[in-house]
Amino acid sequence: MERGLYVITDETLAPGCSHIHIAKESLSGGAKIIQLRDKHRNGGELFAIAREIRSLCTLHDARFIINDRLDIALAALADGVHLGQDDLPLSAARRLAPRPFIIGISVGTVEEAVLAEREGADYIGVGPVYPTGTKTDAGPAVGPDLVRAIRKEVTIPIVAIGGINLLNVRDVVTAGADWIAVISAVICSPDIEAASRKFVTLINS
Ligand code: TZP
Ligand code: MG
Repeated sequence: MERGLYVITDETLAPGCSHIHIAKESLSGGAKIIQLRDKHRNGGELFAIAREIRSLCTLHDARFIINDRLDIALAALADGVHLGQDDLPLSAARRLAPRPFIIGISVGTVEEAVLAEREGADYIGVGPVYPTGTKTDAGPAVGPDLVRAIRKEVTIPIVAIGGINLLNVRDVVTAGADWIAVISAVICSPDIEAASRKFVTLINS
């Protein structure tokens, strides 16, 4: 995993915008990882959506990750799964999904980051970097300083998340994030493709 824009689909934030629409537009704008995140749909619906996003990501040479649902990720031939601290334990997920399948895990402290690397995570999600209204149980903002502190202790890629926008994204990259994960700043924009392109330009500048 190099560096770039990681867009997380969330239909609830942008009424009328489907996961597939969000994926299509952000891939056209240069996103190189798409995460399908849906806490409501049943497995059958999720699988059908995942198959479509799988094809779109392949067309754009992008990675496809699914939030929480390792079963859907394996069945839909996604590249990986993203787990939280309270989800299926990393070691159990790894037994079911050997490399090169990607397992990412959210962390909120340096200690969790070090443990995640030791247990075989392929990347860590660090956040919320800034206050966010998108995930109400995300906890207090940790700031770019936590990204900087974790960067010193782990070698696996850091995906920074939470309240990242076009004004603060450079600070997060400078702190050591490899990937910038965004929900609202991209999908609530009237032009998802253009917003994605702006992020990509800033991340690479
Ligand atoms: N995990 C930590 S913060 C967050 C998640 C899923 C929400 C990020 O959304 P936004 O809109 O980019 O702040
Ligand atoms: Mg989860």
